[in-house]
Order: sequence, then C-alpha cells, then structure tokens
Amino acid sequence: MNDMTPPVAAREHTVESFTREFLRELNFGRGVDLDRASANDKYMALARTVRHYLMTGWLETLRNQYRDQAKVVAYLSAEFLLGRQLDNNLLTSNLEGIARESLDQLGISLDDLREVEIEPGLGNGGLGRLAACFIDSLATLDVPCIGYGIRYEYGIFKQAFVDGHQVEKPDTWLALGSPWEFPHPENAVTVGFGGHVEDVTDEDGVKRRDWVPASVVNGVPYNYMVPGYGTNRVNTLRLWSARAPKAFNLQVFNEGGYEEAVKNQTFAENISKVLYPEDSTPQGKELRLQQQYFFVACSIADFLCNVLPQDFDLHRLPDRITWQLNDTHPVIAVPELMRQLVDLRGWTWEDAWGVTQKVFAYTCHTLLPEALEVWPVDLLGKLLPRHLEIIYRINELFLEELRDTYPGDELKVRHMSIIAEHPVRAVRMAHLATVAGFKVNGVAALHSELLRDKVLSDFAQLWPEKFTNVTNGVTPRRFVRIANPSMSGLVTEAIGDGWIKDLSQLSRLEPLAEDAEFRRRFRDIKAANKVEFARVLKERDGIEIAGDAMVDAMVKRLHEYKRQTLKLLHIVSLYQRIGSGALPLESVTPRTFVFGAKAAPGYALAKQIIALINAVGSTINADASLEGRLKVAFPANYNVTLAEKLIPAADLSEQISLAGKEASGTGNMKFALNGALTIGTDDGANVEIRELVGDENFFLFGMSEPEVADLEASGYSPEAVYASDPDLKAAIDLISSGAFSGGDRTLHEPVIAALLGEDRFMALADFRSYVDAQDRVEAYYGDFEAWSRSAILNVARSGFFSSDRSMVDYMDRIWGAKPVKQNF
Ligand code: GFP
Repeated sequence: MNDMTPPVAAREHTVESFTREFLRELNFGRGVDLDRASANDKYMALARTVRHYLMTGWLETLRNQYRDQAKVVAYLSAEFLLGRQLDNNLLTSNLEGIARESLDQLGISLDDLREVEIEPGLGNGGLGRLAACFIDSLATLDVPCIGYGIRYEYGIFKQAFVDGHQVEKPDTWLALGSPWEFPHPENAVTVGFGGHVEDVTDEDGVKRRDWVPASVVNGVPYNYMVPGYGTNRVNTLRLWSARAPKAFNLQVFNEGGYEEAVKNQTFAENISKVLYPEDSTPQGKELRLQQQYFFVACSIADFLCNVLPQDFDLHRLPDRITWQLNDTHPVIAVPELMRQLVDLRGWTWEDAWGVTQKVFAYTCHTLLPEALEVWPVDLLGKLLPRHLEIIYRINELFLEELRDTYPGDELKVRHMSIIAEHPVRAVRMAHLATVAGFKVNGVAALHSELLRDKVLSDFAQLWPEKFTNVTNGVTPRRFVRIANPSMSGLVTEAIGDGWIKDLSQLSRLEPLAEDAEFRRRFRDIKAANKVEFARVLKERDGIEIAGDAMVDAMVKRLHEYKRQTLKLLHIVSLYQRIGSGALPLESVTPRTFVFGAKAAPGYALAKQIIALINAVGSTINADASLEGRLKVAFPANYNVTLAEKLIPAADLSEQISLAGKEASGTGNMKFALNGALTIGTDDGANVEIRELVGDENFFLFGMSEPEVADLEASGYSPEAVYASDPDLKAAIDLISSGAFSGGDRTLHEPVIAALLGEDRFMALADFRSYVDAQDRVEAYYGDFEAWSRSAILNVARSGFFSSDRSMVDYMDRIWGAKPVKQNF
C-alpha cells in the first residue's frame, strides 16, 4: 500500500450530512426513492451510511498495520456469534443521536429499522459469543487483531417448537442481503483435500514430501469491520466462504447429467453451508473436519502471503503474530503451518517447529473429557494425508522427549501421547494444541485450576509455565450500554461515562446502593425493562407474561451438565406443593421462569428435556387455579437479539451447573452487570462473581467440586436421594404420572430414566440445597429495598467481568501484543 495515498475524508457528523448520505444510498445504492422504499431498503441504506462513517478508520487501520508492522493477534475461531451489527456500529461511529434525528425528519423510525436486521447466528453459545466480545474489546483497546472464521451460509439452525418438540429450520440470515460484509473473490485462497503424499526431489537435489490433493476448494474472504469504541481503530473480521474453483461441467450438464455436473460445486459449497453440521454421522464428521481445515488453511495462507509484507523473514513470525486457538476446532493449524514452512518453503523440521511452537496459544473451554475433540486417524489421513504424517512426526519427537524425562513410565507416555489407541486410533487435538502451543489457558480461575490439576495434569507437571488462566469477560458496550440504555443513563449520570471503556469504574456506584432515591430509580428502570421484555415476548412469540412478576432466567445451550432439569424440578415441585396445599398460593411470589435453549440436533436427551419443559410450561400456564402467579416462558430460537432484551429485565440469574463442569459461563456476567442476582453453584466464573459481589448478594447452593468428586468416588445413588426427599419424589412422580402429558406415562420417561438411573450431573443430589436457596430468594425478594441494594452492588462490583480486562490479561500473560494508537 502506498503511504502517500491521502486518507479517505471523514464524513461530517451532522444531521444534514447524514441525511444526504442516507438518501444517496437509498437512491443510488438501492435504486429506490424514499416514497417507494421498503423497510429493508431503508435498513440497507442506513447500514451502508453508517459503514461510510467507519470507513476512514478502517482504511487508516489497515494502512497503519502495514506501516507499523506491529504484533497482531489472529483469533482463530470456528464461531463468531456477533449479534446485530447496526446498534454497535451506530454506537462506535458516534451516530446514535444524529441517525435518529435524521431519520425522524424523514418520517422513519430508527427502532423499526433496527428490527429489520437478521443477526448472523454464526455460533452455538458461549464460545462463539466470547469470540465476538474479544474482537470488540481488542478494537476498543487499540490492539491490532484479525478475527478469522467461517462465513456460514446458514448459521445456527432456527429453532421452532412443534407440539413442544424442537424442530430445526435453516437460518437464512443472508436472505435479504448483508450490508456489513465486503467480499473479495479476487483474493481467494486455494485449499486442498484428500489425495496422497509423494517424495520429490527439487532442482537443488533436496528431497521433500509433496502433498498431491485429490480436490481443491477456493476460500473467498469476506471482510467485516470491527470498530472500537471511543477510538478510530477499526479491525477486521475475515470470514471464509467455500467455492468450487471451476464452474460446473457444462458438457456433462448438456448431456443431462445435472447432478454429476455440479458435483464439485456441491462438495465445495457444502463446506461453508452450515454452522457445525450434525456430526453423529460419518459424513457429518468428515464435513466438520473439512470446515476446520478449510478456514485455518485459508487464514494461515492469508496471513503469510497477504498480511505480511512480501519480503518478510518468516523466522521472525513470533514477533508479528500469535495465533490464538479458540478451543480445539482450529488446532489443525499446527500441522498446516509446519507444512507451509517445511514442504512449501524448504525449512528444516527443527527451524519450522521452533517457530511453530512460538506462535500458537490454546484456549480450552471445557472440562468434559468427551468434549475434547479427537479425530480418527483413518478420517484425518484420508482427508489430510500430509497433516497426519506431520502429526505423527510431532508425536514421535514428543514421545522421545517424554521417555527421556520419565524413563520406564510407559503408562504416562500413553496417557500423554497425541495419538489415542482406543477405542480407535485417533488424534487428540487438545494434546496436539498443548504440545505445540506456548501457552494453554482455561477461562475462569476454577476451570484453569482443574485443567492444570485434572484434565491436562501430566502436561502441567511437565511444563508448569505453559499453563495460565484468563477469566472470561463480556463487552460492556453491547451488553450494558446498548442493551440497557436506561440503566446506562442512570450510571452515567452518577459516575460519568468513563465506565463504558473502563468498567472497573462501576465500583464508584457502590455508595449509591445506600441511597434510597438511587435505589428507587434503579428499581423503576428494572420495572420498565420488564415491561419492554413482556412487549417483545408478546410480539415475537405470542407469549404473554405479567409485566411486574419476578423474571427468573435460565438461558444457555441445552446440556445435561448445565442442568435445566434441576430448574424444571424446582418448578414442578412448586406446582406440586401448591396443588397439594402444602404451599399456600398467596405466599408464592409471582414469577416468570424464562428458558432459552437450543439442543444440538443429534442430542436426543436434550431434545426430550426441551419437550418436557414445554409440557410443564403448557400445563402450568393453563392452570387457572394458579391465578397467573407462576408462568413458564420458553421462547423458541433464543439468540443474541433476544438476550439483549431479557438480560436487562432479569431479576434472578440461574447458573446451576454441577460444580466442576461449567468452564466459565458468560451469561452469568451479563446478568450480574445488569443488576440480576445469581442463584448458582460454586462453578466456573460463578466462583469469582460470588467473591466479588459478596456472599450476601449471591444465592449459593449445591456441592462444591471436591464434594462432587467425593460423592462420585463413594458411589452416587440418585434413587436413594429420590427415595429420601419427599418433595423431590413427589415432583418426579408427578411427571411420571403423566400429569404433563395428558396422562401418557411414557412420553417423558427417557428424562426421568436418565435422572433416576445414572443422573450423571447429580441434579437430584443438589435438589434440596437448590430448593432451599430458592426459598431464600423468595424471602429476600419480598424485601425490595434489600434486593435493590444487592442488585446495585452486583453492578458496582462486576466491573472485573469486562472483556476489555480479559484482553489486557491475554496481552500480559500470553500474547505480548501491545495497543497501537491510531494517529489521526
Ligand atoms: C463454553 C463453555 C462456557 C464458557 C464459554 C466461553 O461455552 O463455560 O463460558 O465456552 O469460554 F462451556 P458454551 O458454548 O458451552 O456455552
């Protein structure tokens, strides 16, 4: 890039100028005039107008990146759950007020246009949303970063309920066009699959291995702006879309072989078709591995060939980049970089490995052993034969080192090997990441501790300095400033707006928890947020809830370890006790139990749990004898957009996983920052939340992680718990009696059988403690002054959970990258 190119003139921040741009976009960009413009036309024109205002910052950031040659963080992630872009981009471009006024003058409601945007659902849950928070924070902190991922044509499925059962539909987020992306087909990168490896000797007589792929696919980059807040920096998110390199076979097509003619195209395009395809079939597994390799191969080639200057000496790569591996999904990047250096650039193995070991760092997001990915060598070898060779070689050298360190301890060697031998020969991606990475981190203090002491303990013994913790965080821009404008206004009025960039400043709210007038205003805002949430639920889902009941929220992926069933047992128990007369209805606080959860399409039990929640919900909601005091609201297709409405309205945040199973949680942080109190186990980041907000402002229950381990070791019998707790027994019996399934005793049997049989995540063991904690919630909620005080203290003491702080920790403990201020 030529440094002499003058910067693109910044757009004028005035209503007149904005209106001019907007109308120009409508006329020239959409080809319509204002009178005929559809809502989508207006949304598109608005988005493109906002885009123009961010353009100067984006181009300057790119220009500076070439000039400064600063260290870049490349965040490799199979998921980026972005949420809607318009609000964030209006905020970061400082256009909120101007856009509203301009549109008002044109008789257009900004709020109506915000509703038009379909959020890109390019992630499953916490992991993908975290990646989106991180890139937002890095831009805000002025740290050079490129996010690399996949532009799935269809994001996470659109969930619908049919008779209470989850049905998955394609998420057509691109149907009306995406104004935020910049495709660059001319910069496509070629990626190979399959084929074989052969020995070749080049002109200088040097022997090397040469991979001859059976097929190739093109990766087309789509760039997205990632604007920082309160800075001119606009980083880039680059998502790859797969295309066939050649158009279809016209000859075959003309001969009537329609399917055959487009075979290559279908193969290629399937790769970026859907977010993480169902992988319970061999085809699904293969497609997942294709996706993983596809995006990391594109990203590495892009960085080496396009981002770095042509003459860059790759031996200095560690000065210029850290590839942060977001879980094991991108770990195939390790052998890919080795292949790039050894096979394509003729480096020695030692040189290549020396550099490779300095550029990758690995973040683990789970503690469930079954969630650590393994790839059968048959599959990996078929799809990526050269990579398998490289992995074998890495492992061979690693095992040699191990045998030197632990002579005679073959058991340890087997445990640590990158290759598992049982039940099938397979590559353990977490081991590969740990061997290759210079740092391994967990995502909350407890998680990192368990990772070090249990899941990867052998590695931590060998390389203690590799292991570190970075507690997750969430962006205060999206999850407080944008989602909760009224509370943000109140906070800003009290302490200024510095908190938006430095969330630790929230601590200055602490004295205001004692101020009755502040508490009243805080309460009024929560009440108004509830009314707004009720309005949204009615409009979006046709669900009617009281605008003034306690909002008790459990929103996260549906998984047994997260224990939606425990929440459900509490609801059923309340219902049963009210019905039996054990609990007087008047003593029960009016409550709306909100669930939001998608089950992985192949996870049958999770889907049955959804059906049971819906069945219990329908019965309770229809029971007039409850006088509307209890209500279950389970809106289908929970997503970031709905989260932004629910979280500011919530009173109680349910974080009830079995201790030692939830790596961190980030919903827990978002709720606390919006003044909800947590009912939770000592798990993941709950531990840190409780420490910071104080025991008196948190409802702790359940076994601790060591207690769970003890119970596991001594033998856990869910049936014994069931038999010994009359309330629990009554609740389970009520479900088994068919009370929620029109008398059908078999319908929900699989869920009950899982609980009474194995109860892998010990929901029954924690039931009593949970119900007691819920009783404490009820009593405390009745004292609304005390509750508001605690809610304010939750906000004031949660500043630590900003993803800005997480990014500073990553910089200090892992990346060594530094902020680079934009000078314009
Ligand atoms: C996973 C873990 C969570 C953790 C996130 C982000 O999220 O505990 O907070 O990653 O690190 F399980 P899910 O995708 O499972 O929500």
